[in-house]
Amino acid sequence: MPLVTPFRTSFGVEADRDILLVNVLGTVGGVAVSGWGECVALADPTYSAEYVDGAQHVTEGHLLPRLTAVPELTAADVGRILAPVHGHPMAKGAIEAAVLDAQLRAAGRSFADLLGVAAADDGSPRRIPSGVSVGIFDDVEDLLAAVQGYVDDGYVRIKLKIEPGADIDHVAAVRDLIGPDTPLQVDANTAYRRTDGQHLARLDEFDLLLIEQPLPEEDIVGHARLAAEVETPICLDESLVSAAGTADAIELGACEIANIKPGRVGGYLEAIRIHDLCVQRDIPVWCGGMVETGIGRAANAALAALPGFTLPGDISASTRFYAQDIVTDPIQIIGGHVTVPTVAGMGFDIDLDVLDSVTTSTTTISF
Ligand code: OSB
Ligand code: MG
Repeated sequence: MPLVTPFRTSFGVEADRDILLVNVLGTVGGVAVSGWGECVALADPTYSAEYVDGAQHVTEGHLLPRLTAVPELTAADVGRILAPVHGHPMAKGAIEAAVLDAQLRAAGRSFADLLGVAAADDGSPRRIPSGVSVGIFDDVEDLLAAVQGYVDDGYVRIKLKIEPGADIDHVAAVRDLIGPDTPLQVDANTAYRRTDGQHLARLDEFDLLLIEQPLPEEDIVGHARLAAEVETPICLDESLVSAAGTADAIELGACEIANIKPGRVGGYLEAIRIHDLCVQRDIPVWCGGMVETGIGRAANAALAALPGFTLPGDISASTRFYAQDIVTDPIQIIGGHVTVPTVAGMGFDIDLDVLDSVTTSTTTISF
């Protein structure tokens, strides 16, 4: 699916999105059910070791075969049964999401309801604040024009992608443009080294909410050292792939704020466990994004309504990335907020005609 504009990060430029969807079909009590999950793996293994063709391969060859003989499979079974397969949280998460979607649809229940996310006091649907992730621009004037456009769209928080050479000056210019009251944060996607502490401390004067993933994903101790050196809170993204690892990163002082991406951590159920442990340890959390379609974004919007999500997430409108989404009711931003979906399932209905028009291949596995 083409993106409306190329999205540049410190690890590359994405101009389109090659998306792997999992559709589980079955029966519950003799009634046909169907559920969909979106795999967040990118085309290249540059954000994470996982990449979309690899995710498809492990899904077909190693993950689905372990699940086909399980009677009355539920989402809660998926992670446990797939645990002997090392890694591949993005591939596993897509399967779990599809099973959860089917299960909720069969029960006529929304994901928001499963999460215990109640309607607002006046009975209207819950709304969550919407932030936007802005790519790297060579030219600061172009960056400012893009940021101004998102401010005009109503986004309540701006996140700037940064890298060495596109950091201090870019942040200074954007802070100047948006003024002191609009929340601002940065995301380095592992572009810095342990020795960059003093450089990154120069960001302290811009009153940022956080610095996301400055160092490589394995470097938990390096993040802990940076957290001691830099006043702006250090937030982990790439480093957090499980609840156990998140608990360790927090204990080491490496994770002052957590970016929770359900796809990256193996699914929504693990994401809930990470949320719960962060609440226990007083670590603020927010919901990240992986340039999902309306399938992934809908469920993210519900997850982000949990009480520990005290910072705005990367849950921007569908139109931030896509001219044409594959769901019937794409995420919209109204007054800087997104409405938490309440339809049965994970929060979306597929537009099958649009899906068909962008489908490049389909593999069916029967048992
Ligand atoms: O690091 O948060 C990230 C997109 C793809 C891969 C990694 C990241 C991102 C984003 C986009 O920042 C957030 C979004 O989906 O809106
Ligand atoms: Mg990130």
